[in-house]
Amino acid sequence: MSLFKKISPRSLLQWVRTNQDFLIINLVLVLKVVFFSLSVGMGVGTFGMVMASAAVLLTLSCGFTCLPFRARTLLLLLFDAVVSVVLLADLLFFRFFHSVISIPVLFEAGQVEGVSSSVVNLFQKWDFLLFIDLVILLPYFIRLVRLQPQPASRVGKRLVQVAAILVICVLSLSVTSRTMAANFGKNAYIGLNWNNTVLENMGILNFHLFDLYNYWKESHANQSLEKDKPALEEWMQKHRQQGPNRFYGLAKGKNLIIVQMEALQGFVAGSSINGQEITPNLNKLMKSSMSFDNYFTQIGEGNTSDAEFMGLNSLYPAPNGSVYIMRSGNAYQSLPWVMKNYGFAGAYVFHGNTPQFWNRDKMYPQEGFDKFYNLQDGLKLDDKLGMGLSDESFFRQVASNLTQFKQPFLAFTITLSAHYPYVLPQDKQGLNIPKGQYSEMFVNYLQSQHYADQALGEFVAALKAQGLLDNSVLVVYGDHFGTGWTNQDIQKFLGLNQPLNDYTSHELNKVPLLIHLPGGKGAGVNHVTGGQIDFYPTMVNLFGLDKKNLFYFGRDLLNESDGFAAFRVYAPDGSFATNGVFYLASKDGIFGHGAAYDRKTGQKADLKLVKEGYKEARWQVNMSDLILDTNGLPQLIPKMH
Ligand code: GP9
Ligand code: MN
Repeated sequence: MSLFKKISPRSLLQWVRTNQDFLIINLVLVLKVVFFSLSVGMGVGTFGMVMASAAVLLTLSCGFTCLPFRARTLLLLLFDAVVSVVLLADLLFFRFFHSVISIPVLFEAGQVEGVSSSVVNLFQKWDFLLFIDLVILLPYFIRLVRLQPQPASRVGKRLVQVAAILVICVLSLSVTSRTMAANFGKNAYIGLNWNNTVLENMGILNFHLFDLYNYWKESHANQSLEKDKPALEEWMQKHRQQGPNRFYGLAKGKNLIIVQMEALQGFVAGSSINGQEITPNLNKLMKSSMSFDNYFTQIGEGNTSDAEFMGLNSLYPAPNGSVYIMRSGNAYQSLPWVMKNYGFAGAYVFHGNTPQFWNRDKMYPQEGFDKFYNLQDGLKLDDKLGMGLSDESFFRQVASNLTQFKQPFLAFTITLSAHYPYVLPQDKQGLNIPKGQYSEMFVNYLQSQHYADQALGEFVAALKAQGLLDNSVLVVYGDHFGTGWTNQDIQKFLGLNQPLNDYTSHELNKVPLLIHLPGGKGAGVNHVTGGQIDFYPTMVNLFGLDKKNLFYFGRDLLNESDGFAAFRVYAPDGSFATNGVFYLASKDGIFGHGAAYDRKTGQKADLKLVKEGYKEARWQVNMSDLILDTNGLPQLIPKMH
């Protein structure tokens, strides 16, 4: 009773006055959380989200109010600065990856240096609002510290106040999380990288706390493959029986030259702008190749490295972060190992950047490459462009190295010049595109693809001149989609009469794949649905390799009729495509909340049609994670390389 007696309007006012630094900082931070939510297109956020964000901020900062006035004000400002930096980092990351930063991604912080030019481009003009309060508040708080008679109240009393704040905050957080669990079930708290239930209902700061907790729990869990091993073995047994073995061994004895093209998205292949072909060399090569027009990129946050990883291993990318960075210590039965087991003389990889980028220097030996040609070893930076060596010089140097290798060899080459933000010097811009037709970013993208294609053309000509084209399988594919342009750009370029929606934008995430055999053997367009995970088994069949000692999730595209491509990160886990349907899983992890589409008509389809595919997609990505988390391949493959 005596406590309530003391809470009079006057005493409350007094409390507000003596704690104005604490209240102002937290109010401003709540507004910043709302700013973040608005900036990433989630609106101002629900009432619950705002309350939960306020609760977590107050919880984290209320302890400061027990300190002497000067120290607490300073710490509160520091708290503001730290939270603002976190929000800015989340915002920039979101603009690039369409998701917020999770713990595994922090392992990749080193990559930021390499993409610093990209990061600069991610800033937008209103971002300064995240820090403007610090500039305004600093002089105000200095005045406050000077004026404040201290101590404002006894330490004991201040501790009671802190305890009261904590009780209120914990109560409000538990109400929000209980409501959320009641609405979404236990799904709400799993797969936070693709599942935005926590993000939308409790805000970005609570998201980080849950993510931290999940990470801690996972790293302390004793995961084992034991329980799932029989199911995986049985599944693989069946999976190996796939197809009538069309084209089996057609490429036996040939070299394999793989070109992974940076940001080569499907829609540029075969298209023109103002009467000029964007990729004339690719288009020409396509005519004498097996080409695939329904081949999806399946990358996660590991971008280029994920495309490499899937092609070489037929496992899925990690739910967040990059396998190349987080699992470079694992044992793999990668394509280079497999090909060398069957008589290849050597396997080489080329990339015109520093070897540390995406941890390639650690990962390539694990994948069985004998040598990595990079800017510190084997390649000369004689023509710098963007992040590293220009594609033209790169291919010139690759071509001259290839003639030195004992055959048959595997050469894996990764281009770089068409990397975001696609800036090329004037003399390398080969397309004539008048200003004002498209956004600058889109024009630059087309120019850089055109440039990369020219370099590819020169490479193919060199291979021909060296006699290698007649003795090799040449594969060209795109690593992933490009980013940074507007929806209007793409709508106009493709002549669509409607803006892209959630589903149609996923349909655009296809990349070209072409497989060129000597003499154009087997050439033609194949419409089967597939993705980068299918590359490995397709090569295994084409080169006539034994599948007995292999474990792979993909399918041999030359012997596949239905097609199946599962997605993650850019579409929630469980999303997949077949020739007939596309299932876009819901971000809350509930099957019934997702949507199925008929890929021929683009219309919504019955969810019954996709239930099995959804289960299969979830199972495959979960099993792939388990294999990677437990370094489990040696248990599934008795005789590794
Ligand atoms: C860097 C390059 C990066 O070496 O491969 O490409 P990204 O993953 O940013 O597309
Ligand atoms: Mn890339």
